[in-house]
Amino acid sequence: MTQYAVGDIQGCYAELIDCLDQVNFNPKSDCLWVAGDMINRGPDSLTTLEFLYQHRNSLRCVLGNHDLHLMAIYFGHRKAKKSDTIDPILNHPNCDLWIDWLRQQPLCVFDPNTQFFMSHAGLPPQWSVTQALAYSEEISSVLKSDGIEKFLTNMYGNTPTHWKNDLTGIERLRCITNYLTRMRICDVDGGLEFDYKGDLTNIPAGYHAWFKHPHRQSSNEKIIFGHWASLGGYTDHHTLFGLDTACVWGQYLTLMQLDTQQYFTANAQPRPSQ
Ligand SMILES: [Mn+2]
Repeated sequence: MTQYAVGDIQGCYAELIDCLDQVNFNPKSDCLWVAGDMINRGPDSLTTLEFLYQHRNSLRCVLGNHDLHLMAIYFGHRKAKKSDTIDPILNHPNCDLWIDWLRQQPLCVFDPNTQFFMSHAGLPPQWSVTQALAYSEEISSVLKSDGIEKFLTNMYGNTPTHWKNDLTGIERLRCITNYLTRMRICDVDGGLEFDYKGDLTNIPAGYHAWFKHPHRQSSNEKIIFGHWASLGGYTDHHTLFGLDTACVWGQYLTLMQLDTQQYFTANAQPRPSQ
């Protein structure tokens, strides 16, 4: 079995197939880690989700903010934005099936064999892998339960910005979700800042990229993440694998082979609307 990881697909189906073809991906024997934001904004969200669902037994997925956004719209707690491209999913007869599957996906995973950790945004500087897995499990149990509706109604928002272990209720769930799906930069206390979307060179004073935080607990872990498109895959660290290379914004999709850490890329296909 060969294991691969892919960054934010966001409905870039042709580029996903291009990458998988380059490595002769075999769903019967290989495994694909998917770093979240599988759908939305890109041209083929429906085909992408159909494909991933069809190959679900060969995948290890985590949820990104766009995947949660799809769920919030499905359950009627959010209206689609103009730039969303998920209507074909919501209008499809299999939508219930796909949403049921997405509800089973965690916010982070850790594989003891390969020692890789993956979440959509990364690993918060003040958390160990063990903590992240436990907090992700809190979200998973809500997503699988009837409590999902209350969670999705209250999921949106930027507060609390700072993690505290004694947070409770929806504030705790929102904080965990924001750390694992929306984090880019943190202040010295590990607090989140949501406006900055630039690269590593222009981070505002007093903030650090989450993975360059001076007190990061997880400095020895191998971490796969997406979400931060403007990094262009550059983390300046040999155990950090930022796989969002902005395919949906016209750059390219990145697939990494886990054992060799070799990268395979597929340039974004030209789109008539752009
Ligand atoms: Mn994202």
